[in-house]
Amino acid sequence: MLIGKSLDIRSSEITPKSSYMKRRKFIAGASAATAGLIVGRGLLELVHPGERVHAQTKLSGVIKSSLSTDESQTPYKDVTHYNNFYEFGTAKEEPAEKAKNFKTSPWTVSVGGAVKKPLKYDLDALMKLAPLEERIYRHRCVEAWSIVVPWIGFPLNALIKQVEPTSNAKFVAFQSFYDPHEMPTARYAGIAFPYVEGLRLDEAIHPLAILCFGMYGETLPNQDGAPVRLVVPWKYGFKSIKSIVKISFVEKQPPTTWNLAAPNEYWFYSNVNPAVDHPRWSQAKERRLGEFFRRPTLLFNGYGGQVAQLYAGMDLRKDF
Ligand SMILES: Nc1nc2c(c(=O)[nH]1)N[C@H]1C(S)=C(S)[C@@H](COP(=O)(O)O)O[C@H]1N2
Ligand SMILES: [Mo]
Repeated sequence: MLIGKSLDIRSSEITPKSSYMKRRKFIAGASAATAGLIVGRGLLELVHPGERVHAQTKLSGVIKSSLSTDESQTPYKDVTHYNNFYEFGTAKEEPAEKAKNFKTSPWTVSVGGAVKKPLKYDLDALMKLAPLEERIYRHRCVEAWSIVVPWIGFPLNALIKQVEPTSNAKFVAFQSFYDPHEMPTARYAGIAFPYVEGLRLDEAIHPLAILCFGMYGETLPNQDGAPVRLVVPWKYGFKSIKSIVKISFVEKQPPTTWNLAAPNEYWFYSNVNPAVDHPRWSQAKERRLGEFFRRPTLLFNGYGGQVAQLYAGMDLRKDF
């Protein structure tokens, strides 16, 4: 179909979300008869000369979550053009460019280790495990910038329940996709790949931790971790591992990429904590992308009411 085909064309991604949403409505609203009169590329050029429509798919039937913040959302343009995804380069603007042709379909996530039912999921099966929810979360990078994102996903615990961890499962280890041919820039990043992360089992089961498939009403753009990533809003952003292919339940605390790279700077827990500075900079404040003045950073990124009990009795300076 003519209109469907037009929408498949990849975006130059230079348009703010709001304006291309309007454009999409316009295109969708054009009647078949009208569309028939204007030929494919011609229609797009008429709407916005020289621009192309992006490739994300709208996610339907998404439930609004009561766990969302009502703070204003960071513009889509910032969230998709200021990224950390070292497999596609270490500069913030690089992933948007270099992940453009990253192939995320077909996609398989294997779940195993200390579980009664090890399973391999293709993406569709994984996405159907639980109802998709929109979770508007604050996200705080260890580099002292932050964003507010309407993620789409469901609690990681829905997956955990299905595979039935055994009593040996104390931690959950996650692994990102890695292919040096598809990610040629990765070799200059100075960290080891595949990117790996981990959570304690009780952290992974916490209802705030989500498996994320989308944002802003649509599937994840490649640079934000398509097709499936973790979002753990009370921890520094590097715990929210992207483009996951493997999840294993393990007895011992698993290795994590940033801890391997710089153990004095990044420990396992990585809970957002304004009182514990990074060895090279303060964590007391942060810059919200799109804002001018820095704002104070909150303990557990403001989610302490929900998660502080997970760390009762722990010394957060030692277990940082
Ligand atoms: N595989 C992988 N996952 C990753 C990273 C990475 O380099 N590789 N960077 C992390 C860091 S440091 C942050 S702040 C977030 C950034 O997510 P965003 O680009 O969608 O904002 O992804 C995290 N997940
Ligand atoms: Mo980060």
